[in-house]
Amino acid sequence: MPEPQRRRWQERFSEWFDWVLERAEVYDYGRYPVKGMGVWMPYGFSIRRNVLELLRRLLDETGHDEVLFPLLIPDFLLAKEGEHIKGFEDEVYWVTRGGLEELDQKLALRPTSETPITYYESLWIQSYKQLPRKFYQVVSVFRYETKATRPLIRVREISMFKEAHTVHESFEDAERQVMEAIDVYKKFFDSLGISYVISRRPDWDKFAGALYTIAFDTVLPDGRTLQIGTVHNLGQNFTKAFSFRIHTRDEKYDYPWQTSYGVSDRVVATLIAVHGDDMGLVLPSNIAPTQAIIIPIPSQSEDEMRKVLEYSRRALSALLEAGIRAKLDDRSDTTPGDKYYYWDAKGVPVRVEVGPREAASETLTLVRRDTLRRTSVHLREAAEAVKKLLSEIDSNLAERARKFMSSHITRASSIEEARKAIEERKGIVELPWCGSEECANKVMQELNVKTLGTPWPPERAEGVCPVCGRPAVTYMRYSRQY
Ligand code: A5A
Ligand code: ZN
Repeated sequence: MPEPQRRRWQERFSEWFDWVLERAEVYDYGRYPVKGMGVWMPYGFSIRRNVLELLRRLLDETGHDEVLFPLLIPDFLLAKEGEHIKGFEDEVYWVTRGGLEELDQKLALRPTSETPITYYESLWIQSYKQLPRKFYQVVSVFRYETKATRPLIRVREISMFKEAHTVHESFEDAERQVMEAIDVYKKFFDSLGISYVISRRPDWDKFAGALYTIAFDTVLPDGRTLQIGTVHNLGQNFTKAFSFRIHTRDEKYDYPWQTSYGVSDRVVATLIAVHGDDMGLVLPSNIAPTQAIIIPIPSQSEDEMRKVLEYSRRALSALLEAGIRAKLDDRSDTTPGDKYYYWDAKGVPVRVEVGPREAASETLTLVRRDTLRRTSVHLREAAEAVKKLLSEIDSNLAERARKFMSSHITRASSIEEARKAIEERKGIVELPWCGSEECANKVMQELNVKTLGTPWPPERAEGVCPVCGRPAVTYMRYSRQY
């Protein structure tokens, strides 16, 4: 894409994002009479399924078992861990009636599932010999969000919530699990061409009930950051609250250790936001429901048109046989121009144009969605050529995202320098940090930003804290956030 165009839609990102969800028929939002809830339409649902498939594969490979827990959590269960309920109490939806009767037990719509899962783990697990145990589920969770809601980005029904929950015999094993989870998410985001930074959230911004939180954040086209995944070391906080103890290796009786980690609808939002352009979605090949769309170009003569259609079907078989998700758009009531517009908006990576010239010479014209560059190939080589194009498109999308991300991270040494970066280049700014909350607060107020946390893995900083002048222990990252 030429840069000026990209810049144009980046400036009106929010508007563009709403437009593209509708235009590509991904997610119907804002028309349902309950705020913060949307509908995955068929095309969006296919994308969602492909994304989840990648994630399921990574989780299954690393020994996670998929489960499904109840949606409703009784109040006493949700309230067991003190910090957890404090963190969530103003976001919980409650069911208080069953039919005409007032319930004597208030029931929460799960905002996340640490509590019901720990409850069952305490029934299922008695010994270190059963550990580690790794569960995950993909479900709807509900949070009464009070910040501005946005389709896929901040919803009240998070309908693509993948939450993993693990149990371990020692702190060290839980630490190892945190590393594995980070590794799984890295591979997951990498496979989608999504760039990110990994930070350890400051204590004042960790998950409610966790020892600490590691977060993945990305920069959206308007320069604001979005948290796209989190990994929590829960310590023994929940197992203690549930009196969940196990026989340990040294023949004692102790509370096991837990982690949890989650991603959501935001992954699809990010895919769309970072790869898309003026014409709509641009999808990486692994999640594109259709990887190649064949569009016949009509001819005046009926005989020639028959040949074009016949040849298009041959091209379709060749691509399908090679395992490419190809489709032929042979609608006779739609012009090729309208078909281009339609499939470009849906982000299909490769367009295959077939006219009388292609049919006569047994060639195909390939147009790639990311650069719109055209090439011509012989039918015999078409499948290989399309595969090569798909992988080139994937690399290009990932590379573009990486460049965008790295040009939106600034290391500054003074507040003024940081202010300039936030105002001009947007994205993330890193400042040397002494470790005090007070100094971070000062920066937040001065620059109207929030903290993302410190680099993970930990990094020692050069220089001094620009607020208090004491030696810095590391960097603190700041940004304007969704
Ligand atoms: N049980 C743990 C995993 C948990 O609930 N962690 S979390 O609260 O951090 O949520 C996991 C991820 O869900 C977040 O990293 C964020 O990417 C996403 N998320 C949180 N609130 C959301 C919302 N209202 N809409 C969409 N995604 C949301
Ligand atoms: Zn300081």
